[in-house]
Amino acid sequence: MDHEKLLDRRGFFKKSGLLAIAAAIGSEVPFLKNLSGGLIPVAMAAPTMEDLKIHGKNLQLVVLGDKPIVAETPPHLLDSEVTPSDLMFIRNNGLVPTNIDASTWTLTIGGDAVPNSPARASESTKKTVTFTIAELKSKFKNYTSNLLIECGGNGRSEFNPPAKGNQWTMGGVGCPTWTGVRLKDVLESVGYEKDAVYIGYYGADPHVSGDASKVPISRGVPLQKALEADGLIAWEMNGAPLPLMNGYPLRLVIPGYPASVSGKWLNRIVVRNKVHDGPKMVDDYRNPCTPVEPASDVPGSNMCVIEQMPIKSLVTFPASGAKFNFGQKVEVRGNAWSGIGDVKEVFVSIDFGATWMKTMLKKPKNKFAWQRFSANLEFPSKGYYEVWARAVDKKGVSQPMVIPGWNPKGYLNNATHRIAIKIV
Ligand SMILES: Nc1nc2c(c(=O)[nH]1)N[C@H]1C(S)=C(S)[C@@H](COP(=O)(O)O)O[C@H]1N2
Ligand SMILES: [Mo]
Repeated sequence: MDHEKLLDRRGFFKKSGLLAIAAAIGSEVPFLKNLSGGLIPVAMAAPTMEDLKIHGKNLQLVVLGDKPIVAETPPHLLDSEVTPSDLMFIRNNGLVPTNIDASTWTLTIGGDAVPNSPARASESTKKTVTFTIAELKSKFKNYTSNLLIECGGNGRSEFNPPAKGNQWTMGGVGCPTWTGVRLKDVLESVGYEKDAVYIGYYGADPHVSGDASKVPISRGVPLQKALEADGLIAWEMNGAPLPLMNGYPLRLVIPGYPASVSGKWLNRIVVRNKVHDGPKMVDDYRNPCTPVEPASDVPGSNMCVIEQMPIKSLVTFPASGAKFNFGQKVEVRGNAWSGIGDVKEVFVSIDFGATWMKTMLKKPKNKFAWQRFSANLEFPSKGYYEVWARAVDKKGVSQPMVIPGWNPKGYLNNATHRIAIKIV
């Protein structure tokens, strides 16, 4: 660790105080005052591959950041209709909460229990209602569905000039099965005022600074979106309790929008009479309202909240770099999805986009699940080929073959996925 960082952490240690550190760790640290010389509790240090192991995650996930932990799934491991839990990507903005007791966990709708919440001043629920997970399970109809979530920054690494942030390649996306109750049913049972226009979530993950008064992320969606039938308050992934890294014991799953609206470790939902303004609503997950020149400095007034995610696809077989014998037919497979909920057609090309072949496209298991596509490819000679995939939605909107509109934070890159193969 270099000297400057050491000083930084010492500074943090002095400023934030014992209580904040205890809050970040999730328990009291009896000998904390003896810890000096720039040391910080190991529990607050950067998580590593070791954490993936501890949390039952597949060690082939690629760690993009370790404080907080961010890991993506290589495309060839997403070669199934239902994403296995150990392969579901991880995007944390804060620390992973500790000492969770699912039996006493509560979800509060409305109310002002969150310290320093900007939501306190203008909430729009009729009342404050608190549910345990057992109450959610018994009071509302339970649903199980396959819902895809994709980080808004997925594909960021390809933007030029580069955008700061996690350098996602293609793997900030997954489509497991979720079980929970409809967000809509819960909101409607609690009731909201006529001026309600937005919801926001809060989760239990502490801020990386250890400052207990700060929240790492609190985003939301327009009330209209929250009242659609698809969004869930979920406690299960693939028939088992949520993995801790993916929000155990309770999270939102709101498909079609950037995954950042699907709040993990969910303990509170606020109904707002204005656009929710929690952390990462105002400065992040916004794109230029009108297209801008690459590298331009876009004023905040021309940055709009990202809502619907674009149409996209991923080649999941073969893995990029695979070799096949000349004369052998190659079955290419993949997944396609869109923020409007379905995909009409997927095409593949082996000649750098000169000609396209229509693939077999399966129907989605349910709205907002990704759809499997496949095609049998024959290659005219030995050599280097690329397989490109391009999905089209029912309105005729296609994935672009080049990187779409440059934007300062590198969101929504839905360019065609390209894999390299050799015919030998
Ligand atoms: N409480 C909380 N919810 C959160 C986040 C977070 O850091 N804290 N990250 C968000 C972001 S940016 C994404 S992309 C998704 C990632 O979900 P996953 O880690 O389960 O894949 O969770 C969202 N919900
Ligand atoms: Mo994200």
